[in-house]
Amino acid sequence: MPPYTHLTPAEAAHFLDHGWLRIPNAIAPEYLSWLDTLWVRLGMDGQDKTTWTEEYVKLPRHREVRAEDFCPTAWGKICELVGGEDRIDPMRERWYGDQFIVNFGRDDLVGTRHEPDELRGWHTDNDWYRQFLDSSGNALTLIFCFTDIPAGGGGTCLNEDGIKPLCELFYNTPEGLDPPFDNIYAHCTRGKVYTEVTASAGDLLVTHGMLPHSHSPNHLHYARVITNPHVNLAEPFDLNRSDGDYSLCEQVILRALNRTSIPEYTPTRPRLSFYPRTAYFKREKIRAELARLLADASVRGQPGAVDSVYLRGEAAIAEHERRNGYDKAWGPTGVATGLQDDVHVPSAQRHVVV
Ligand SMILES: O=C(O)CCC(=O)C(=O)O
Ligand SMILES: [Fe+2]
Repeated sequence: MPPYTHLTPAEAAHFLDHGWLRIPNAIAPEYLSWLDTLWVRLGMDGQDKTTWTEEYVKLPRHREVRAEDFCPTAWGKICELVGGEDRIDPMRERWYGDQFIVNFGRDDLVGTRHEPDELRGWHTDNDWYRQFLDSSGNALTLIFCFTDIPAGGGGTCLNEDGIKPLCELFYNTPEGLDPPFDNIYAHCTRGKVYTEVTASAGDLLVTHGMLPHSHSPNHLHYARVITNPHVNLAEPFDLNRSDGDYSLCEQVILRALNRTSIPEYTPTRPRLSFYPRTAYFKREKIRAELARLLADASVRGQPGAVDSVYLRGEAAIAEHERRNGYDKAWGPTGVATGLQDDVHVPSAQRHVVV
């Protein structure tokens, strides 16, 4: 392994062996304050659990900052995991934001427990491109922890030995697969190596894009908050490097397939990328969130205080849409109108939100 500037040898080895890496205190502290408007956005009262009408909620994004500003010390390590900053797409998901995923749990889950093999939410995070073995749109899935996550507190569950069967499936499917991929994670319920995330607020779990994970029940009935952006590369992974200088991300795939190079692998259909299908139902919440944020700011005597890209005019919105793929047309499998990923294809090809 080459010496890395930011990753310690132990961190590089951990990522290779497990497919993930913890980076404590990764979120620059000023961005933890994005939580200040959480309850207004949700339309719930943080102090009154009777207002917590849902178990699990995904919100849209209003604010975003450059990745290196959001997590300055982690950024160098992230770049090294993918083989250098110049491999990262300069536009797509290069800004991280406040698209919170809140796992509240339920009162009746308190005092109960679960085993990882009972979880049913296994997936990897691709809802915006036709996926091949060498696809690098979701090179890394990042789990930024905005709250502490104690054991049993609804941390994301990672299935480490789920990487290998998934890589094998994509190796054997050179025509690629279009998301959603509901039927390709059955092996994850029979895994042997699981890690359920526990964390302190500010921690980051960097996970390989081929590492299956699932949300898990929150037995502590508090608001567990994470965000879940990705690192997108400009070019597909190269699984046949003549100099053998593979990135750690590429090495995870090669190891899973027990290979040192895969010269014969060639996608047999065109690559395709489209509107992220699960962005639809989250972005449909923006109008109501803005109304609540504006009303709240006005009550507090600060009507100009709402910070949202959707209040900054057409040019800012268009830029935000390009950064996140929202300017693209629906893909072959439409868009999801809710958490259950029910398919619905509106006739419009553009998702106009505000
Ligand atoms: O809420 C969680 O723990 C996991 C969320 C997740 O994996 C996702 O949104 O893709
Ligand atoms: Fe995920």
